[in-house]
Amino acid sequence: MTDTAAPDYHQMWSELGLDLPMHDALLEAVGGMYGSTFMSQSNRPEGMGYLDFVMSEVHGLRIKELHDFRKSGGKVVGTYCLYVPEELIRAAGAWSVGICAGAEWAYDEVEQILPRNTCALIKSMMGFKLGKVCPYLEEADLLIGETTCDGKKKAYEELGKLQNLHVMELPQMKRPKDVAFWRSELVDLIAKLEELTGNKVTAESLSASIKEVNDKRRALQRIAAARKASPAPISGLDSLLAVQVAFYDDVPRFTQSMNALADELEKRVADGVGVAPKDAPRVLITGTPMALPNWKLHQIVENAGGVVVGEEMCTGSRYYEKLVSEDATTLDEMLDDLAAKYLDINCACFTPNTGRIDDVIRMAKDLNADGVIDYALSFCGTYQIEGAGVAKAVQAAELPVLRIETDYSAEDVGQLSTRVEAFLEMVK
Ligand code: BJ8
Repeated sequence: MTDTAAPDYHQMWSELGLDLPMHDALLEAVGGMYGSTFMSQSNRPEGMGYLDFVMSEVHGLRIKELHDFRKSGGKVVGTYCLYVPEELIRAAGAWSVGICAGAEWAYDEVEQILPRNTCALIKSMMGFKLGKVCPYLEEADLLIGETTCDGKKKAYEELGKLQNLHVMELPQMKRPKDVAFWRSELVDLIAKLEELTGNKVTAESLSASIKEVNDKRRALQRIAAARKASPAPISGLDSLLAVQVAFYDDVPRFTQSMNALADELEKRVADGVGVAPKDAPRVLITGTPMALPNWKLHQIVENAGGVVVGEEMCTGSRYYEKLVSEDATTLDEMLDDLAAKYLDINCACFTPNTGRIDDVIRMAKDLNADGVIDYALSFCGTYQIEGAGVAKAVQAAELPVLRIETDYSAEDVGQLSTRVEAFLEMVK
């Protein structure tokens, strides 16, 4: 991609049925937020230029790529959860995009369908649809939902009235019979994808997509590993952005750009170059995912002088830490591997979910974190309840912990900043 003046995409957005004035307002708001949040950081790695460009074209060039792909007969599949394997979507010849749901939009309309006390992520998911402002949603030939928390599960019933939607039943325990059941859901998904695309998922196509997606995760692992260094070579905000973009960007191009960024970070580590002073408090954040453009907590922590060195969340380590085995040669074996890998993700919808606590403690030690922030969206019962156990385990590991509950509004930024500042003072 070359850095030239952005063309006018209004014709394309209009073809997609977007509400153009509202969409213009959304783009302006997100563009302004991006500028003030990201471009004001000092000493950013040059490799972030790629993500800056991707973000400047988030509803432009990338949507045009999806649009052209569909015009040539390709299919786009939208997903909302980490458990939906993008490998299968790609193996069927379709493109996978993670739908964002990280900003407040059209809440008045949303609250006519969903209770007010629904988590911000679910409200945003419905708000982008009802407000007709998300071109990714409108480009999606199929959406895939999943039975995770009750709120999402019931909201998909409403979303399914508006768009073609397939729901996968996710078990909520991890016994062998649950893995077998999840594998059967993968088989059903393949049938659905084959019907949509007219393509067969074969051992060759699946093996290639497993490798391709693993490569993407490996690039993100390299970035994560560089964050162990002190001073941290990249901010938490920029690292979070890399994972957020990983859900919808072109896979090989993104992987190549993230490997280039990782090369630069490794050089920075060798040269002792960082984005924050060596003694800046290092924070690990754990909890509910931060969908684009939710940068609120990272911005608060880093504005207060801390540096976020890791995210134990779906927009973080849960996305890239584990790979699918590349040893299988038959479709059956690959499905076994996919079922095992995906059911090994530690979401609070599962019971028990002690693997998440183990991950938090391991990551905090590995990253030399000075403290842990447990982050939950308001009305997310599973993460809020699990937060007590996480906090206890972190304290038992002799690390300070701060529990935060918030949403997407800016109303509590002042109050949260005060709490985070006090926490950072205490951890150093
Ligand atoms: S694997 S975390 S992406 S379900 S915040 S909507 S849980 S009430 S998002 Fe999630 Fe998949 Fe789990 Fe990850 Fe419900 Fe909680 Fe809202 Fe949530």
